[in-house]
Amino acid sequence: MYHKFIKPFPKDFLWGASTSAYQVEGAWNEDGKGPSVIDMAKHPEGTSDFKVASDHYHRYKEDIALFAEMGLKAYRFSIAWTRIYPNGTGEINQKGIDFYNNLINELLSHNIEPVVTMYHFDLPYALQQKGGWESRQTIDAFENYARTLFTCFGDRVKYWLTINEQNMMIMHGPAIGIIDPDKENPKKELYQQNHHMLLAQAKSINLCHEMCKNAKIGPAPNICSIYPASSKPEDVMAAYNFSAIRNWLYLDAVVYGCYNGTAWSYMEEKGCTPSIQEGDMKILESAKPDFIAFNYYTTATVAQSKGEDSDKNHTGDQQLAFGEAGVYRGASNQYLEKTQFGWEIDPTGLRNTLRELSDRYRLPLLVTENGLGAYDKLEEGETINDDYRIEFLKKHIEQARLAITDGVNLMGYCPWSAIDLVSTHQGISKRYGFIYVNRDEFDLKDLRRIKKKSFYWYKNVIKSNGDKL
Ligand code: BGP
Repeated sequence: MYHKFIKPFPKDFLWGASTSAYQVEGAWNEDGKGPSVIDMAKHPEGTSDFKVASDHYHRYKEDIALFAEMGLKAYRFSIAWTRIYPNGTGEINQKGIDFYNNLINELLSHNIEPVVTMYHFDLPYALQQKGGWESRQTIDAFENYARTLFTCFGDRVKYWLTINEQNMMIMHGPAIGIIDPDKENPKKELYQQNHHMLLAQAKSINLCHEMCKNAKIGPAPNICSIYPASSKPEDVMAAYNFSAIRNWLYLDAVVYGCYNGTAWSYMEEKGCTPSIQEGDMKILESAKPDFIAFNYYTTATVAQSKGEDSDKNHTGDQQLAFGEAGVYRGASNQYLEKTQFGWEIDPTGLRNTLRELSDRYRLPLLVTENGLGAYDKLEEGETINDDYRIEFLKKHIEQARLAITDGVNLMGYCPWSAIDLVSTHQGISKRYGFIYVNRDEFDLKDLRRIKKKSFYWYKNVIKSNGDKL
């Protein structure tokens, strides 16, 4: 739709930026922190592990001062469950509570709103050893952890995100370390884990509403519009299939408290429906999120499946295998350019995704990740000329504004990432930040912080409330 008048961003728009604990903090075993599944997962060869990361644990004050200089109104970060409960449950580790208290207070002293993810991929390893999300005990452990977070930080944190990218954990479980790739029927177990995560999420939403009257809480999946490869009706249906399995399964459950029909029929077909105990659906129905946060990097395009194994391609969707016999087949989108890492770039797709979400769920929306991973270069005179990143973000912000004009209630935009951090699968060389961290994959150098060109650009964007791109 063309608009004669483009609405401005709302006055209280949350211009932010994001990180996650294991990717930025380092200090992986300091001050009583226990190991998480991420700490124990086998690391891809040639890339750094997360032991030091960006050393934010020791440098958070310096980092937050830079965030404040950039003008951030919000900072989306995650709490490492294993800093609070080294074994997932049991004794609280006071030093972990102290760290996040200090972090939150430091943000507030700079007028930066903390947006807290409760769980970002880093399940306590001790829980994983007891069955992880396959065990209903992990639901109780999460509820207990949530209660501790709301007790300790609920007086100051207004925005809570339950689980980061639950859908990616289920779809790519072995890659994230929540499931053993050699399991006999990983799908069956993954969808059981998914059911348990949905219950844990619902319980924590209810708890938040009970304990923190002024707080708002929502899920944080990775959501994107799914395009059919052509107008062939069978391709359109493949897009519906993939969208139901990738997107709506997770959001219908948290917003409407039910399983999406197409996704359920898919699970029946694959023999992987979860077992649901009496009372479970009531719990799902009882929880009402206040908003939907979501991560957006790119869209995906699919065609009708030929019902063969060759349906599994390696295109489009974050370079991970994608396609399933009889359901959908991944296709590349001829209209989109790709990043250096092969991810399709689709700013208009952000507008499409926002509109789909808004029409489907009628809730406020918050973008909690969006960004460009690239090989940045530190040049003479301490400069990093990341014009490509500016271009990428500019185009996405333009589309976000158009979506607002279309009628979407968008609360804020928190690109990935506030500062360079270790990518989940591709090391520190794949950089996303506004602030450069001087280290290489294996040489930690001095870890000094250097403002990139995009830092100054984003500062201006925020200052002008999105008018000056
Ligand atoms: C999302 C995760 C982030 C981050 C991001 C970029 O899926 O929530 O933690 O890793 O993707 O992905 P990558 O690091 O693989 O480039």
